[in-house]
Amino acid sequence: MNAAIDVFKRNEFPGSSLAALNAWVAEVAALTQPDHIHWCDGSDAENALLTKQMLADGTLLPLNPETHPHSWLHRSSPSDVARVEHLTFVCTAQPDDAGPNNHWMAPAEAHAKMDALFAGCMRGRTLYVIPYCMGPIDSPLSRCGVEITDSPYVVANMRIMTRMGAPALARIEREGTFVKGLHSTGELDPDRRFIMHFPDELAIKSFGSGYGGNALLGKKCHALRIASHQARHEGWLAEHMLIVGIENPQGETHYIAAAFPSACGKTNLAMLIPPEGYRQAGWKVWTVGDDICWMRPGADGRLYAINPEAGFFGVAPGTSDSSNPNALATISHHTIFTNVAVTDEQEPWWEGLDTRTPALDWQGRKYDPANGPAAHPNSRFTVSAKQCPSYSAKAEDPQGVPISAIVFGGRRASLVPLVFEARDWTHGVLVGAAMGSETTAAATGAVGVMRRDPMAMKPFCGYNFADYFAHWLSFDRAGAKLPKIFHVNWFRKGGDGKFLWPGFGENLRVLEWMIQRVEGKADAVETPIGHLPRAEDLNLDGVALSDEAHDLLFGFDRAGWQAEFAGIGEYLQEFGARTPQALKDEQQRIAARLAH
Ligand code: OXD
Ligand code: MN
Repeated sequence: MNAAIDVFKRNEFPGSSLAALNAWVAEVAALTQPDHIHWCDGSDAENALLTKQMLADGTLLPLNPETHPHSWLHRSSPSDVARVEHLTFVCTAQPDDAGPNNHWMAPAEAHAKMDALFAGCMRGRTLYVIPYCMGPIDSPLSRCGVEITDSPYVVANMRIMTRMGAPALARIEREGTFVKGLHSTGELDPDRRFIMHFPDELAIKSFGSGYGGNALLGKKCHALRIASHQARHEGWLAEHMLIVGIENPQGETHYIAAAFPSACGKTNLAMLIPPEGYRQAGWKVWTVGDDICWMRPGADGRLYAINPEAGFFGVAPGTSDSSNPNALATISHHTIFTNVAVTDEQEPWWEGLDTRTPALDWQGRKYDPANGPAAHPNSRFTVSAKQCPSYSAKAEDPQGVPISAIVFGGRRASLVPLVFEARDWTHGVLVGAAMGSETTAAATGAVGVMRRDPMAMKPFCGYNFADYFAHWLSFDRAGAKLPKIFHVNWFRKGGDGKFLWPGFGENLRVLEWMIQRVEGKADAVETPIGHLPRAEDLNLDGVALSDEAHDLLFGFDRAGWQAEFAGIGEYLQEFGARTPQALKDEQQRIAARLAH
């Protein structure tokens, strides 16, 4: 067929703003040679048709319609189950602009490499054009993009994860600018797989993977890597953070933005159910977002945040009625499950859900524990945020929500106490920059290895971390009313290797202390690493903690922190002269205090 004819057939939005989009679609079609071109309008009818097609060709498998109406299972290629950080590149003219935190390739070389992979790759396939908006469609903080893909699974997921279709196209037409994302699953060959970012061109090219983090280009590629670059130039922040509202019994709500590395419980914290006593007293928790936060200073000097996403792409294993009942309710219908196991009754299943034994594992084999977990450790659900019982009405507010506290956290089996508060913004930026965490299954590679993951942005910052730290520091300016910054560690282990803190809903106790600190109502002990609560500063009614847990969760290990700060100093050195002096000074000030 003549692809170009289809391209222009869509042009029912006359006027010049869509000319650039039409030209790009025509250029991509000429390169990739699809059999058909489909412009996605995001309608129910379109979704029904695509779903029918995917059920017919096995891309989606039906699940039990009684227990999980309108829900489907997708099994990916077994070698395509996570993000591929070693194949993810930031392509800037100068390698230093991408920084030591990114893999770098010269833009011309990267384009040539990718265009060779894309050449003719959509023969026999349909090219889908997906206009989308990240953030509420009428918010000044939102940004639009267009993803071109040959994967109907990507279309179905993008429809859940973004505001996709006609309204986004109308906004693009109005604004004239959009991020260009080109994606093909190719042959799903790990040797022909690359995720390339061109921040100066606001462009992304992703080939060879259908996995969410590599293929749903609105998410990590646009809303974090490209957006972080845009945010630096436009004076805002694009962060790997959940946003949660905590409403006290007086009906006042504080919004908290919290950065944790992938698969460290952001979804659980965003959907937290208060412990019984708190519920009875009238505490409520509102979910604004579970993964990404865009914030910018408002006229009153506070930071206002939106969740650019419209859905959750959550980790399934460990999600249960006790760990996250809100998530379980959210995914009881209209959900796409990827790489989970299934029971005899065709219900989705994963480790930690319940005590049943599944029939088939994530690869569709008869379940045999000798083959490893039944569900892939990075198996996922994709679901609209609107289905979440705790979804905040404020999540759709074009102005965003005011942020009272920023929280950084990692998986640290040792040293790091349950919670501490940074002395001021500069110290808080150092706390974020120094974040460390043990790696998880969300990316390919070894699991459980401690690595520095500043602000949980190691895989997602689209430019040099040194410049990113400077950008963070720049928010401390006249008139700013910045949130307080805290660090938490839900993952501290005791001598027996077991977690010392119960986590989940009980984390509200820690958030309550933070809110009281924000309001100037709670005490803390001053230490070189920041302000630590004593156990009695938290409401621990009904929590049974051992003496060891008390000591380790609320204690301060000077010798251990001396070694940690030496490591942080070395880490900052990796960014050389570009590292902001204020951050180096802060590290040295604390290291000196630790030495006495
Ligand atoms: C995610 C991730 O999918 O961080 O959110 O990998
Ligand atoms: Mn994430």
